[in-house]
Amino acid sequence: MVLISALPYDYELPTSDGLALLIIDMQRDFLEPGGFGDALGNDVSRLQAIVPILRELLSAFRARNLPIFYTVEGHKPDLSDCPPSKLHRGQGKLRIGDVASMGRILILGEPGNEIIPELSPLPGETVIPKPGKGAFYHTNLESLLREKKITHLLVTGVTTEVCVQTTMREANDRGYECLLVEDATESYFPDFQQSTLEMIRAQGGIVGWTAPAANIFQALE
Ligand code: TIU
Repeated sequence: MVLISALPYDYELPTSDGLALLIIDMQRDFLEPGGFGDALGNDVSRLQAIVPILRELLSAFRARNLPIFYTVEGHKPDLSDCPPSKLHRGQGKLRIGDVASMGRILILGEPGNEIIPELSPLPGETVIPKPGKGAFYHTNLESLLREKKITHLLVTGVTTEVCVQTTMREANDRGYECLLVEDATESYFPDFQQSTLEMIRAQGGIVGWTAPAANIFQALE
């Protein structure tokens, strides 16, 4: 374990066994025009800002052979895993399953569902499809983490207050020591991102810790 500077206090980072990198939903659906994020009325270009830091985190983890888990939010082509509440929510013109410029919106296997090419997973890295906002709901993430004896998660990806925060809360309830990497998570709403960082580390780290990636790189040097 190495102590790294974090908020609300130092975080014990395992530098080998027990640590995993979790990259939430860095898929074209949320980062490129024509996907789900765009259909919801968002400026998707904002999310590009974290790509270089995520590439550095990936390099650091790959260099040390540390486990990396990616998630993608998506539904089966027949939408049997999409509750009507999710399908009908909102008043946008395009909905989940509709055909748009990157194929059917938020459907597993469609071009829009791919992780952006800059962060493409390598063979041996695990991609977990998830139907919900949280990465533990209707997935095998928990059993995969148990199998690899993971105790500590560095949480990254998009969007901070939706899938990232939901996943971090689910992980925290399951006993994982989670650190949200401040400059490796992004939102369509800068204020929401800031508030999420604050609410996670408030009350003595009620959900976990936050720190910039630089503090992690120092420890992994
Ligand atoms: N809309 C939004 O901010 N997020 C999502 O719908 N999914 C994820 O956060 N991945």
